[in-house]
Amino acid sequence: MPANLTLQYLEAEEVFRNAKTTNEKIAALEDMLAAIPKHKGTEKLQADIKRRLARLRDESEKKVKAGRRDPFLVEKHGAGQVALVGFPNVGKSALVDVFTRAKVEVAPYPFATALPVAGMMEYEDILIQLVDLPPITDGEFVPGLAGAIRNADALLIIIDASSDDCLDQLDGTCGQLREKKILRDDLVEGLHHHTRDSCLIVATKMDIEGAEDNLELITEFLPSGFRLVSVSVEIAETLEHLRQSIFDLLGVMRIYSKKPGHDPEMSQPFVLKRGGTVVDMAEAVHRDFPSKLKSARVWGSARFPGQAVPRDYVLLDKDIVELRI
Ligand SMILES: Nc1nc2c(ncn2[C@@H]2O[C@H](COP(=O)(O)OP(=O)(O)O)[C@@H](O)[C@H]2O)c(=O)[nH]1
Ligand SMILES: [Mg+2]
Repeated sequence: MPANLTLQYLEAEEVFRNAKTTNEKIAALEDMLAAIPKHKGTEKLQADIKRRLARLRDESEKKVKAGRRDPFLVEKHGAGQVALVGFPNVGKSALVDVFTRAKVEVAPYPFATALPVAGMMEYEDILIQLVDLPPITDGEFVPGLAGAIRNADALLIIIDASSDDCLDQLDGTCGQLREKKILRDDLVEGLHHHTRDSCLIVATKMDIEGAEDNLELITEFLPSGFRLVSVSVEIAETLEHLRQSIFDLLGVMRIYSKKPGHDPEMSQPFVLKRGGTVVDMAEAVHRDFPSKLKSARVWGSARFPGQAVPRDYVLLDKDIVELRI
């Protein structure tokens, strides 16, 4: 046993020993890998954890292929997957209901949502997947919930601004996510988790009396660096504002391709990570394109329409790109 193992590591190891499902074991090993001090003395142990991780991920993939799917893992569609998390009755299902055609249950009693329900939300010319989840409470997560939250590209942390418990909901939800290592302060390479950058706090039911006052409190006690949006399913402008915020949260951009001598293909944008370059676009069009790429022209962000740009030119949302190979 190498020296200097941190308490955090030993805790993760304990979680691993008690883990029952493959997904729980994977999550625990990931935590062990994140917590292990990185020096010569732990190299063998690090390699051992990585080997076990690889084997378990393999196993989990085979199970998926064999049709033994985890009902909590929602297959991704569209420009990104955004999961709604929060306490019971805060208005998660109501939002998925107004934004998508998914059949969700909106009900004034807790635990109406037992399994994830996914629907597609239109944002201009793309679709974003929203996933309604069973509630988080102060107690235990239902099995599978942690994996579903981790797996999403971004999170909406929903709190009910009309409730006097709104600050407890915020604390409770963020606290649970942190405790389960689903939410961390910083990105850890190789791990699946969220940071403040992939989270948006959404205060709901703003049409109800008292919500405005509570919103001031929420703003005051907002954990630092987190973004906050307020909404009511009854007020159309707030919904449109939230729709825009969800797109911004995903950190993606739409790029349209144009074949030389043709009009641009405006109906089917490529969706790339914001900050992506001409090479990233080429890669998205075809795996072989980056190596074959001779020149590129850009309409939109370029100084003039159809300007020739270098391979490392950083594209912006709604750019049109012509790739010559
Ligand atoms: N007045 C008002 N009621 C809402 C709003 N959003 C949700 N509700 C109500 O709050 C209750 C719980 O909503 P629901 O979406 O089922 O909560 P969930 O448990 O978080 O999915 C239901 O009775 C909804 O009709 C809102 O913006 N305004
Ligand atoms: Mg619900």
